[in-house]
Amino acid sequence: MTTNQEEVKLLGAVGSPFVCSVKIALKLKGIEYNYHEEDLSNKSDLLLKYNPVYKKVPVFIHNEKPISESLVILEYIDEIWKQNPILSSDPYQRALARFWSKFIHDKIVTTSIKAFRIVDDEKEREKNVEESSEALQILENELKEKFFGGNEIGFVDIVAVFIAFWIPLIQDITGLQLFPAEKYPKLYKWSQEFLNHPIVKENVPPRDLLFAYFKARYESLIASK
Ligand SMILES: N[C@@H](CCC(=O)N[C@@H](CS)C(=O)NCC(=O)O)C(=O)O
Ligand SMILES: *[C@@H]1O[C@H](CO)[C@@H](O)[C@H](O)[C@H]1NC(C)=O
Repeated sequence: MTTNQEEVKLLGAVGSPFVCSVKIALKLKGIEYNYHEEDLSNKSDLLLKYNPVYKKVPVFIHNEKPISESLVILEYIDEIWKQNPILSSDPYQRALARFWSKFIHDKIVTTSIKAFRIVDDEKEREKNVEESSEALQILENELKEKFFGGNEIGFVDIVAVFIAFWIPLIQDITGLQLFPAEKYPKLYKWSQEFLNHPIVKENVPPRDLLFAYFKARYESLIASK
């Protein structure tokens, strides 16, 4: 538990799935923290100072010590606050969780965001949709229990918030069928259970707000092509 001496701060942005993962982990562990919303088009001195390398959110600051990169932050949180562990105590299971989290970032998040951004090259876009479909299929086959973490939400589930919340949003805005329920029945069921988890529910951004925000961005991309 946090003591009075502890200072826990998160620099974030409401539209960021990476920030959302960190928020879910903090809440699962019952950590109180100070939240600072960044304007990514006008980054604060704090962000530039604490993440001079990437200048991206999330940045997690624990007693003045900054940490960047959501996967690194999640591991740190799990190491510092032992309650409600999100990683297994078994080294092999931990390694697998890291492997699949990296896979989700590298193969699903990256390709889906690209598919969203590419508005002028249908071929390139199809290639990205295809790549993310393949990766989703692989993940579908990996899901053996209620959650990736077993009966409880774990590291991989938290990272996969992008699939449960952001992909359906992108889908509704662009009409790209990235994640059809009938194609990925297990993953779809997982996404519903995950989004219904009380802690997840209260830590994902307001859908309407994000929908309007991403839609505006998408339309300006189309207009500028
Ligand atoms: N690999 C990073 C990705 C972080 C990231 O891409 N953050 C975006 C928001 S979703 C950002 O801060 N973008 C600002 C920019 O690129 O200027 C992580 O896992 O934390
Ligand atoms: C950028 O942010 C600073 C505070 O960090 C603020 O004073 C300034 O008005 C902002 N500029 C714009 C263009 O929003």
